[in-house]
Amino acid sequence: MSKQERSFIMIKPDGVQRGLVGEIIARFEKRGFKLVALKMIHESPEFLEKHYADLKGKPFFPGLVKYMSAGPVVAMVWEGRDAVKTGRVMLGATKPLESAPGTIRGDYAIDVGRNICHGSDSVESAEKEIKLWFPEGIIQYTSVVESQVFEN
Ligand code: IDP
Ligand code: MG
Repeated sequence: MSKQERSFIMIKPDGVQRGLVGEIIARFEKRGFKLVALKMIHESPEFLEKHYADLKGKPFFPGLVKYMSAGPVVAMVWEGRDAVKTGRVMLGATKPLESAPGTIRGDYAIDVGRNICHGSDSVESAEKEIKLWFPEGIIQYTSVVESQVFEN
């Protein structure tokens, strides 16, 4: 419930190529979340294997690593109350048939293997992913609108 909960949100290579970077950032900004880290980076297959280590062994794993390492991604950390759960709701369900219109995937993606964005699935995964993608650390600054976004 902390106002400082953080989620690792990433725009995948297809989201970058399709020109959805601004749209996705705008949704998190407008919701009231605070951007505390952001970079564009083209990572190696080995690095993506680490990011998706819990999916090793799945039949789609080699294709997933190829897709994710095919081009640059936009890696971000967004902060705010329930950032992890709300971030997942904003992304939409993994399965395209279940991703509701109004969500990012529900509005812009059709195929599970080209689903535009990633969001941490728990606070623990968020912490791990933030350390993996931002070993240099994240930015600390005071939000001047915090009292307008949160009641307490
Ligand atoms: P999530 O991204 O919604 O957390 P995960 O189950 O963690 O979903 O899977 C990670 C990513 O792997 C998905 O976002 C999607 O890009 C890809 N993926 C998941 N299931 C499949 C599949 O059945 N076929 C192809 N790719 C898949
Ligand atoms: Mg996942």
